[in-house]
Amino acid sequence: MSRTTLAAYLDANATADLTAVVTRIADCCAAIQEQLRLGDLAGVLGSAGADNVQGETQKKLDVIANDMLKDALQACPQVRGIASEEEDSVVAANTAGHFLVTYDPLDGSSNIDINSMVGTIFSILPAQSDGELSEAEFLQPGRKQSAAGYVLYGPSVMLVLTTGKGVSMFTFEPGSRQFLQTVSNVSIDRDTREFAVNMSNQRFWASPMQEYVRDLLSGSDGPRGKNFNMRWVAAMVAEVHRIINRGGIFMYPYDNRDPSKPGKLRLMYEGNPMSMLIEQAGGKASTAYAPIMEVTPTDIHQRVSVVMGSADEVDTAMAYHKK
Ligand code: AFP
Repeated sequence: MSRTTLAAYLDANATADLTAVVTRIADCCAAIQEQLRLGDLAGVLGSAGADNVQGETQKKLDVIANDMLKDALQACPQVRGIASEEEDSVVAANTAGHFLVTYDPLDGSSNIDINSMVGTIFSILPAQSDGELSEAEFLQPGRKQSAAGYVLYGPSVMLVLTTGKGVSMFTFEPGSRQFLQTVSNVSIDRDTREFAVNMSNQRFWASPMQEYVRDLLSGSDGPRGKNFNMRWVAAMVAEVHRIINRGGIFMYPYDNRDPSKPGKLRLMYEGNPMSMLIEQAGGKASTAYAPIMEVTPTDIHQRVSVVMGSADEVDTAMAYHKK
């Protein structure tokens, strides 16, 4: 059976400029997966001995993947600038480029050393000027994204992509080194019986979230009248991939440990790109109060509270917050 290549898909679903950027990212992720596959054989596991701007310990592979993407995108004429979870400030590329790219080079990096799932998440925004690059240019709400996606490094390597015309999945074929379309018109079930949240943070959540999760846990004995299953991979990219495939709700809610951080996840590297994918597949993505993609960022490293997945379940979670 002959499958649609990523190049053919982009030909039909993106401008030539956007195609060039997505292709550059996909090619770079194909190279990143080679480093991941080698693992300890390449001496790339373990800590890099430094913290990133968010105060988190960087893994060697965080640094390697970040540098690979940075080099690839800086060499791409269509890219004006980049912002990465692993960089303190925005990085200039080609002043005349039409796009800005934000990315999390290796989401779920605590999984690296246990040989579990990780991924690269990216968001592509329109450039705002052709003068000197500034951070302010990046501070656009997620609704402005031109494209978003992730590459999941799992048993197979998959690219999940939207250019605003639905969501498609591509599987990496190592022989040809190509991403081939394996699923088109992805659609998330509206309803679910599965949730993902780090329960160890429960005591720090706001009371509506406590109440919502308590009712999920009480299953058929509680007001929801049905039993729920729970999953936690500790990599948003893997949780979202599961939800895109079989429905569910993923939450990283606001917690009260540090009032300056409304949650753990980053709006521009995780929240917005995943929200675009989820909404394009018919799901919903909310802060628990409003769509994530309507938040106007004030800082490239801003955090956001996340409740996303099956539309009816996200609506239910939001209803607890409106009470
Ligand atoms: P990194 O981006 O630092 O690898 O962290 C991954 C992540 O932000 C997100 O992908 C997970 O949902 C979350 O952290 C898991 O964190 P905990 O299991 O520690 O709550």
